[in-house]
Amino acid sequence: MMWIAPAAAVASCRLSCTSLRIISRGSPTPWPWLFSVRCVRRVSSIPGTTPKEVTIEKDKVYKTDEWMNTPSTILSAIPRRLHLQQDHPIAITRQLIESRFPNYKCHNTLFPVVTVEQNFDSLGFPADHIGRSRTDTYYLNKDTVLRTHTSAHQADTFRANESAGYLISADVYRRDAIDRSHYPIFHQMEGAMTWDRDSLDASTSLKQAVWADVAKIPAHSIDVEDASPTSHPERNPLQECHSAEEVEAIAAHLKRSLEDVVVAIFNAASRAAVAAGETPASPDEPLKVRWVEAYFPFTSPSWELEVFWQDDWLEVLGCGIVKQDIMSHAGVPNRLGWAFGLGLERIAMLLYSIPDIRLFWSTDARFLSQFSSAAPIRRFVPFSKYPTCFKDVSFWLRSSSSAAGGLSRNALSPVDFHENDVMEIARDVCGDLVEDVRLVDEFVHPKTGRKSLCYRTNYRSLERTLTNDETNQLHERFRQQLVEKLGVELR
Ligand code: FA5
Ligand code: MG
Repeated sequence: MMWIAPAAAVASCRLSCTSLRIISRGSPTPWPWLFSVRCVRRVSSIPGTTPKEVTIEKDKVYKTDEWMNTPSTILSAIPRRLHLQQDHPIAITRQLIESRFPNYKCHNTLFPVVTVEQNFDSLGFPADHIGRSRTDTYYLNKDTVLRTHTSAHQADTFRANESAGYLISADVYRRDAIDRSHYPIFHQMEGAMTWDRDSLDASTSLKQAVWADVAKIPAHSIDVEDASPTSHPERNPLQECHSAEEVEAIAAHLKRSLEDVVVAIFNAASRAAVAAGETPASPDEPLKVRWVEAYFPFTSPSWELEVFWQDDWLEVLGCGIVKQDIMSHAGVPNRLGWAFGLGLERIAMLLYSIPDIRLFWSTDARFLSQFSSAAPIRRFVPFSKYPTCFKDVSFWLRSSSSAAGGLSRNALSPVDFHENDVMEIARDVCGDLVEDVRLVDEFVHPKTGRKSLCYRTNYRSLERTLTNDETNQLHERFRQQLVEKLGVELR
């Protein structure tokens, strides 16, 4: 368990307003996370006061610059590392998945602050890729970010070349939507498997070696929808240096390995449902899984795996055949193979029937006491559902703003409006008391051409009933911050 030092953070801010100190210690957390972050001076990602440096975990000091947009609420959660906390559902989910990849080397303690080179350049993200923008990524300075995905460690891990297969589990950070399946900090597991052309014996081709490995993956009987061809010349192309037969074999190994994970999760979830007195075959409904084509700058062809959950398709992972350039730059040009990245929260939600991603951050014993790595998986029993309260806010954008959510991606100019800034303000003002924020109306004035947006905020605590006064105050602060930080005009 980690200890966050709010007092130190407050002290350092009061003294200079230029640095933040987030310290982790090996003792239990004395305060719930929400309490501790409230004590930390808030650093806005949107125009506002920025500390000159941040210190993370005692000795890692980062100079900030005008790219800094990481709020203290995010920095103070870095030491939590839910994937390493004994008996936490994220850690148990990680262990369950790791058990399906017995010979893969596991890396679980890689540090979350990485370079722009690691997070983007090494993976071939184009200079104008949307993911690089300050509206999407938490920067400490121009060259340093909180990793947005575990793929940030792909090139280094391939370069180290310690094992044919590896898994990396870690905390990742994104400025993103607010709803029940998105959180600005979440946990990913990266997996990769590669085969070395040079170490095959003369009578075995690479595709034969791969198919031999496919045969070792346990068979399953679920019906997985996979409507697209393995590759498509325009939509999902093969790489020039790979033959269609090689990719067919590697894709089969990848998909079968991941289907095996989903089946293991579903079986554990079904057993948990039976233990809870529900119908064996269908805890909620039969397992529905499908492969869909996808795009990532660092794999081709690429796919996503979706699972039908709570009346909709939930994306649980992205994957594909690793771009050969990455292997070449990592000094292992003769290796080829696959990689995937999955969201541990999303899998844990399926496994335990956890309805809201915010719950993972709860330090409430009513939540934490329900999980144990020593006992079989049990369904999560909601300790209570507290009332929700919807409130709308409508505003005019500044006349110079463009609200495309895709313009001026790397500019430091605060003029363009981006929805993620609304989300960030909601999180900053309300913390985990906001369940959901979504755009419910959009309108362009026929004469002035000015654009108006209406967002609906759903306030609900996971731990208690919010009073009317409290919700009204939160909403009023949210409205005022929208004006102050985004320059919008309330309607
Ligand atoms: C990636 O992050 C790629 N790095 C995955 C990858 C790895 C592709 C290796 C190819 C090879 P994506 O942005 O789709 O992809 O995120 C992967 C998974 O993380 C998603 O499928 C979802 O399960 C989870 N995820 C994404 N955003 C959030 C969020 N805000 N909150 C919780 N989970 C999220
Ligand atoms: Mg995705």
